[in-house]
Amino acid sequence: MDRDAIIAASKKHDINVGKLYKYGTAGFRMNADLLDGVTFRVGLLAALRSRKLNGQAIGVMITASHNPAVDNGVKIVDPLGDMLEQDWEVFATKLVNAPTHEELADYFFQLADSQKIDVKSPGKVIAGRDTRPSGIKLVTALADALAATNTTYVDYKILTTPQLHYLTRAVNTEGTPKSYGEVSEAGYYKKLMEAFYRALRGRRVSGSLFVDCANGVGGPKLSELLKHHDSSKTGLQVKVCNDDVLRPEVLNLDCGADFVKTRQRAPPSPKQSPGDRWCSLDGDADRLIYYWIDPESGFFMFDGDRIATLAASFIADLSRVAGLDEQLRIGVIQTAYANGASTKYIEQHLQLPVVCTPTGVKHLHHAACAFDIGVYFEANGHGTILFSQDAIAAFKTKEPQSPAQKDALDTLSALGDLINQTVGDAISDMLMVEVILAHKGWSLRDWAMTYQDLPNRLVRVEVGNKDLFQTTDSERKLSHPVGCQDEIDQYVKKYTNARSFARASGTENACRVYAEAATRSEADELANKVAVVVK
Ligand code: NG1
Ligand code: ZN
Repeated sequence: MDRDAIIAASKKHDINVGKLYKYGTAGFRMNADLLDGVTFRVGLLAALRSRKLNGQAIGVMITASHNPAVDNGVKIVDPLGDMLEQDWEVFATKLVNAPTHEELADYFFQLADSQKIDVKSPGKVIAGRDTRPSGIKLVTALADALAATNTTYVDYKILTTPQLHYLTRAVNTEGTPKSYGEVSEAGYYKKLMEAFYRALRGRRVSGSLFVDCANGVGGPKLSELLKHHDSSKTGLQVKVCNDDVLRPEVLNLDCGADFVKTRQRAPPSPKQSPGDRWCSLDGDADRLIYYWIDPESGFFMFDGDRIATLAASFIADLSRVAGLDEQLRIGVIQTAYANGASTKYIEQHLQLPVVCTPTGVKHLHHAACAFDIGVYFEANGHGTILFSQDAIAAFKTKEPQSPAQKDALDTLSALGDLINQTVGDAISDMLMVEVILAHKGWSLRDWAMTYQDLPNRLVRVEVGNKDLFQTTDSERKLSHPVGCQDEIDQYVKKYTNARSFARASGTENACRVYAEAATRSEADELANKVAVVVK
């Protein structure tokens, strides 16, 4: 690798000196105008990361998910499709903040040295981007970094985030016993559809499913998936809505999973008829929220907690029928934002262990790996279910003792292929929900009746310096500023079934306050009081 080539290429992709960039839960994410140099530098890091891992392919995804259209972001995917290792987040931050092109090159080679990376060895990077027009320019910055470092590069162009994770894992396992699937977008669709048919095992999905695609990449990709779907085999009729990707300004505008979850209402358009089954994806199709208009009581939302409880109850039942409940440990991973009623339902009704981790799917993913079957979802609808190698082997090798056992084992095995094992995937999760409802013979009303959410309120509070707010106990308590938590506790005590916590956002310059209590007015009141404490 040539230092001068790196410097020359870097000069075409300046960063804004003076701004502090940080690799956070969503990689680097901000106004797209600030990202050209950042993306170039992320390319340099990916080039090193690939060589550190013996030339395995590293993924780079360019997306700002549910953020407004003017934003963009860039994040790195490790070879098996998981998020970038934490130590390397620190390296990414350091590399991106190098003040000059020369210092950038210096740090690049220092990092290679300290990590014992042979810069002459081959490296490979694959990339994808969502539908934001700014992504085209950012991909050029990435390509320049990979050319300057002699790194093999494949641009898969427009993809959902989970598709890029799929491809990264597929390319690194190709031709091995752990092969994750064909290394192509079509391979992803074929794998999902084949697993969907297998998981249904002849059962039929009832009625139409309306999918709000947030006017993002999920729209065209879902339409692509449907070309591989034979609805006469499954009964599923998908109606793709809000799939306008030609007008960038409508991306995530008054639609999508984030809109539905935070506003607790359906998108204003298109109009929903009472009784229809709806779901919304976010701008890069890794979050999923279901909802319907109950003909009697109106809008009802099935968020990540509901999807997790549905999946956990189904998988626990199957594993009991399959005779694997003694052998396989099933657990559910949540964050502090999970509704208390869902946690109670999992622990007391489903009798499954719950683990709480800090916000950010990398924490949930990590905790899920400790179980044979780890179900993890953030309340916002981002999540998946991880199956251990032992679990997958058990589904395939256990001799069924009855037709019911065979049905359960085959269904579990199909779910292992249907559910994205790398990251939360709205399209895959959606097919999973449809399979479960078909197996259980449930309507949305049945699903809604499993437990009743505690009324809750999430408030965003502008603070002078969010870094003063430090947490412990998986973000459920504030350790700093000293005394703050005592004040919060005093308020919480005054309400029934109440819980409240405050933490600094990892993605915005603000604090978030969450409160839940027995009634709507109590939850609102508590949230407002705690907001005053942190202000
Ligand atoms: P922050 O800004 O740290 O609260 C938000 C979401 C997370 C996660 C990240 C990454 C809430 C309360 N927080 O994090 O769940 O998805 O963004 O996108 O929804
Ligand atoms: Zn997303």
